[in-house]
Amino acid sequence: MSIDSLDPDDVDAADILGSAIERREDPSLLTGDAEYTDDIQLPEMLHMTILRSQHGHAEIEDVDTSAAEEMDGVVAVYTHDDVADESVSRDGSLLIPTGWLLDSLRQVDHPVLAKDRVRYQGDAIAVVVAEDRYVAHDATDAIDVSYDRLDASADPEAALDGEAGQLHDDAEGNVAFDWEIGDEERTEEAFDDAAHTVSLDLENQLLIANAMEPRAAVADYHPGSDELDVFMTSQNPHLHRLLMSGVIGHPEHKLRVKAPDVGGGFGCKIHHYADEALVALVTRDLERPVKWTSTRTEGYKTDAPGRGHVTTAELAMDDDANITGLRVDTKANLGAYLSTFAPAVPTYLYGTLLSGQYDIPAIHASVTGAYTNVPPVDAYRGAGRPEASFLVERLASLGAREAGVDPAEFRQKNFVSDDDFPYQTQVAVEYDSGEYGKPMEKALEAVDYDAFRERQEEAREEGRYLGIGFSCYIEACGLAPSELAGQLGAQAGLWESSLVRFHPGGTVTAFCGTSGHGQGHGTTYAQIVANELGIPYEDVEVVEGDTDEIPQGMGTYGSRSAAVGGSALVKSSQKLVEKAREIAAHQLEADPADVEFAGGEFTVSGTDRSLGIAEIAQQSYLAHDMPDDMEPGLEATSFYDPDNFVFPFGTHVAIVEVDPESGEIEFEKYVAVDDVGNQINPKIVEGQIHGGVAQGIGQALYEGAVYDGNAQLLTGSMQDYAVPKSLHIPDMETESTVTPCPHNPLGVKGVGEAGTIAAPQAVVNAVTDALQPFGVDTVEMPMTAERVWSAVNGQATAD
Ligand code: MCN
Repeated sequence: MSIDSLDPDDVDAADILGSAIERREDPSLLTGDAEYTDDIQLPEMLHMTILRSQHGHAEIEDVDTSAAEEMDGVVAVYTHDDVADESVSRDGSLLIPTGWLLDSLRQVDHPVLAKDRVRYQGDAIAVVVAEDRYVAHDATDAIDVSYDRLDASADPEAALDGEAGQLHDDAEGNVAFDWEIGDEERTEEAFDDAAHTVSLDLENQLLIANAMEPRAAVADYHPGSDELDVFMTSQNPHLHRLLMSGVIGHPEHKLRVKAPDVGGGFGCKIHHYADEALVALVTRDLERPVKWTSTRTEGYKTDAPGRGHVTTAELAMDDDANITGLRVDTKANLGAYLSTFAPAVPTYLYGTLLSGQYDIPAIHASVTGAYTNVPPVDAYRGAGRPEASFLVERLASLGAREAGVDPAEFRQKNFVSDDDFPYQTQVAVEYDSGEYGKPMEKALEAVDYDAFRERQEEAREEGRYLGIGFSCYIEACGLAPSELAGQLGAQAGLWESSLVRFHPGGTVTAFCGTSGHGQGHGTTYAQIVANELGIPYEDVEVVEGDTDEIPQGMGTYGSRSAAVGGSALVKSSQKLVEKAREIAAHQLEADPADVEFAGGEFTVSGTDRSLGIAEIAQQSYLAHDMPDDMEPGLEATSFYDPDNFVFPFGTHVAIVEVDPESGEIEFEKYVAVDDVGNQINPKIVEGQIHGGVAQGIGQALYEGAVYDGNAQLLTGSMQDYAVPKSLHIPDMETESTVTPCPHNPLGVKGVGEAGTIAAPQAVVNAVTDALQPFGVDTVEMPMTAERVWSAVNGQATAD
């Protein structure tokens, strides 16, 4: 089923929230009218390029910049000594947790320009600033660096086993941290008493984020006022302002960070990189505007990648196929330095979601973070949750097989039951609400499960291998609450802030501290505010992504914007309505308690005396007739700090046919049934699911960063790194169930990462189901034809 977009003019105002209206941001994006960072041209602007390490790990013996400096058009060349004390991880580390689970964290310096050692291919060594970008690139090539190569590894296990060199003096054995979660003793007992156990070695491979727009920054320093403007490809301008202020030593109130139109992020634009800080340092030094735009190749080497987990996982079951225990040991690749979120999202959130949709009485997980010679790893779409869901759902399929139970039935019998919500897991989090059976039932119906199994049998007799794979995922998003972030040691809150302003003419601007970069916030936020204020949707404009316009904010990641930003907008709108009610009551000569508000009208109960909210707005600015002591104007600001995460869930099912002769995989069907609570805009929800599933299929079948034994990236371009094209992605059937979130005013749960979290294991489970006649229980991702063929033929793969 595909949802048709609606013209907002055809939707009744009362129905605007929840309608599939078309995205208002698309015309500008599709006609080239959008303004991305690289489109910005400022008078006298200089261009910056960055010389990056060729090697995965090396001592720098010498950097000779003389030839570059002499080139026509080169304005300046900087090396470490020119920016000596700036460190991205030390000075910009406010989000790196230091408490509770991470007492063992070994934080290391990440100089903005390498001092005497480079730790990944792409580590920044020098900066060239020139009158145009071509000269800057040529001059960068003219810099001569002498390296003394060191042992390197991109593999967390090898780095921890001492097979790679030691990366940092302060991190013995390349251990960045080592933490455990759950109850080890109880889990041991569960395994001792188990009737069945299964064990899996899993690799959740390193992925390159591939946002459509490469990272870029334009910085402009105004010496007279000491004000510094930074326009950049950011998912979270306020956080970047905070972190950059620490790194470059510029006061926050004189630092403006603005994200113009941003062409996707998928988590790679959350991290505070050295590169953008360098642009700011250089403009301040030269007192001229400076632009840096990453090339695609540069991005492949430096954009924060995601995943990189190597895991051994075991499941214990009783003789009735009930899950009794889960034991997990993970080595997580953190890259050469700590990124802004890597010690938290891809590992904390991972550990806390290991119960999946299941009632598991005993869980124990240990996670070791490893420094390796790849770029700092961060929160690529879904981080932490895809790794957990992949593990749990791969084990569920294997466990069902071991216990001799159908995989759908195995899942159904182990689901947390509807009566058990809120459900306290054994791994810290409490699921807010859920009805896990419903998406599964819908999905089984959509694939006509019983008939499929018959078809599968018949096909096998004809030498054709069909397989079905289930993925019953759980996701924790709407990142918050701040108190929990504090307990985890994060040096930041996770609230969201908003401002809703009525203009005297009756239109509204809604400001929010999130920063959309493809998710359609301009549309969905306007739907929320129009609904709360009872005014036409067209009368609401949404502003995000600019620290000068929006009081405060925490940005867009962790599928938090609808749940946290949307709720902040509801809160501000409601505050504004309360002020308007008092003005209306005053002018209607009634008690505010007797004035009702509905459909944008304030009415004295039981009468036909009423005033519209737009009229009240006008009156509030005229201020000729206001209640005593009330200030003029009609706007409200609020901070919303949620009580809990939100926990979307769903069931995805893939049906594939595998050719054992060639190893090729073909999709027959992909069904996604997702429960993201109430939906603000079902069309946008569907689009988010489509995009996420495409990325999940990409991970299952095509994508994976490959490094050689010297930590050289072998998949350094789109010719070598297989991003799926539209023809590789099957038509999807998307359906939903609705279990409202009980603790936010919209009843919404996040959707931005759901597809990515759900898809990989649906596909892997389908392929291994197809290959049961060959005794194949596991194929590593990406499941290339060669890997599938090798699994069928019992051969080791070439890699
Ligand atoms: N929405 C809705 N009803 C719900 C939940 C959400 O209508 N119940 C709408 C929201 O209002 C919003 C969109 O769906 O317009 C996504 O909302 P949400 O799930 O809150 O996620 P965020 O807006 O916070 O976006 C972040 C999320 C993440 S973490 C990644 S990574 C990702 C993703 O969004 N990166 C994206 N989707 C992306 N989509 C695009 N085009 N580009 C990216 O870089």
